[in-house]
Amino acid sequence: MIRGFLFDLDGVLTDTSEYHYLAWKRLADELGIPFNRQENEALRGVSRRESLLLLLKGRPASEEQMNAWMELKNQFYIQFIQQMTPTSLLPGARELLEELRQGGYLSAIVSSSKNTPLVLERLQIAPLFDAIVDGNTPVRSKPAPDLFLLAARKLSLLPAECVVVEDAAAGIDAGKAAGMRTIGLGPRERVGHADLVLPDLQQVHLAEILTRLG
Ligand code: B16
Ligand code: MG
Repeated sequence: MIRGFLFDLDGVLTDTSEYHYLAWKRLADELGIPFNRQENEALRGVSRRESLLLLLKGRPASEEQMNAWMELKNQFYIQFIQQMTPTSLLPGARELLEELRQGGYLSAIVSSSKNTPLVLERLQIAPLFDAIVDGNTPVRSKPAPDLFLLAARKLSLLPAECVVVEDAAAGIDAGKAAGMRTIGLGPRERVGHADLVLPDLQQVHLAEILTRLG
């Protein structure tokens, strides 16, 4: 029986995935590394360090350089998220979260981002969640199942009672590895391996999710 929903943050509840892209693109331009939107798809849901390694495409870099570049990318990213307001919540998100709460379902944020507290503060949605697990947690990041398993434990739910809502291939992989059902938001080329694929959260209602997940 489904009792809880574990929501990814960037790309699911808000469009910060675009800001991550723009910040990485700016770093890549400064380093003279070609980088485009298509390549950025592989960085979705992936930790900051793994993202940098993908962007560098095998170029050698010292630990010191890597840390400086990650810090620079994060400064670019924070400039973008400081412009966010509660209206930056994606269409349908608040409606679904409220419907879940009214229906007695638990919900959590499960994000790879160390900036989760700042983004939640900008969106002012933290009170809508029963648990928050983010990239500041010292466990393996997505596609490992750790963050989702920790969220389930915080909600006192079994993995089989949880549904993961994700926009990233790595996030769907993590949800499946955790033994949870998965909803993928976005194109099939990215999240086609989810149990249910939807374009976004607009007009998405609990009854339809429960029916379609069986
Ligand atoms: P940060 P999610 C992920 O968040 C993003 O999708 C990914 O692009 C980013 O690299 C990662 O967080 C780490 O973010 O640099 O802010 O710690 O999709 O899991 O909510
Ligand atoms: Mg995401």
